[in-house]
Amino acid sequence: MTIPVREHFATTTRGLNRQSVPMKLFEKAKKYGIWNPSDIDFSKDKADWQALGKDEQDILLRLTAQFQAGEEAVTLDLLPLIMTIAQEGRIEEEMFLTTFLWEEAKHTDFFNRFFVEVTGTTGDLSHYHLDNYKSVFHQALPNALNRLRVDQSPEAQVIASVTYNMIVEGVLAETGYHAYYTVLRDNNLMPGTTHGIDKLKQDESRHIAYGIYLISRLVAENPDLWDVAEETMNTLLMPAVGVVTESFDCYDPIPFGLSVDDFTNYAMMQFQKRFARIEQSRGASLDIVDQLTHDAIDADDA
Ligand code: MN3
Ligand code: FE
Repeated sequence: MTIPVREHFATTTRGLNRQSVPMKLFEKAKKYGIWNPSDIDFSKDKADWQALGKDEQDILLRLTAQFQAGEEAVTLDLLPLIMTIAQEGRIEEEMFLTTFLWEEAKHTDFFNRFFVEVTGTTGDLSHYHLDNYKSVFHQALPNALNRLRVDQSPEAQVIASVTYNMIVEGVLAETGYHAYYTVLRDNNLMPGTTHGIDKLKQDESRHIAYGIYLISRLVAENPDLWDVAEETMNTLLMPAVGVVTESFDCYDPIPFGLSVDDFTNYAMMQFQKRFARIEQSRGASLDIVDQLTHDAIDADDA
């Protein structure tokens, strides 16, 4: 690997591009990403937890064990992408990415508080991670991101961002929020946890917006990479939907009246939404990519 030579600083030559997509996301992160998981009051959540039935507790533990490890994974695995962007001298993108990593660490912190303070669980929860979950979080995600340590090509970046931002965040995390909302908010349970999920989802929407921007930028710069993006999406669809079905297969009847079809449909809908969004960049110029991303971020009120 060749060590890049620094020729100039962006801030003292061209200046920071404050109108750029990543700076807009950085501004939003400074405004909305400053919530503190330690401030959340879990007292009613704890009482609600104790009143749940055994299977109800079990499915919530399963969902949270998936989220907790998922947040740890995205915290650990993001660094090679940040390093890649930094080495390309993309200061605006890296400024945003500092908030991204900090937020993933806070999400890891949040779910740990839920386990310890709401459920009193401290033991090994890895039995909640089944085959499809492992194929995403033990293999696809770390493999795609760690490849960037040795190969920072645009192709490797597309695979990393599709895996991380489109599948793990855009499909799996979004479907997980839908589960928390269906179980907790719709039953008026655990207001502290529900509030934390609101905040997480807001943070996640900025992360996904950045991923869409990155993939769109890479495809605009290298049109052949559309096929790589599409193939990566399609390869990961089965394990992503499998995470949903393998979780529900553990229950009969499924607690809280949940329906496996509702959640597989939701996951598919998220997948199609992400796919359609990145497909807009196919054949588009960088200017169009910028405009589309600005419009999408403006339409999202937080
Ligand atoms: Mn997160
Ligand atoms: Fe995220």
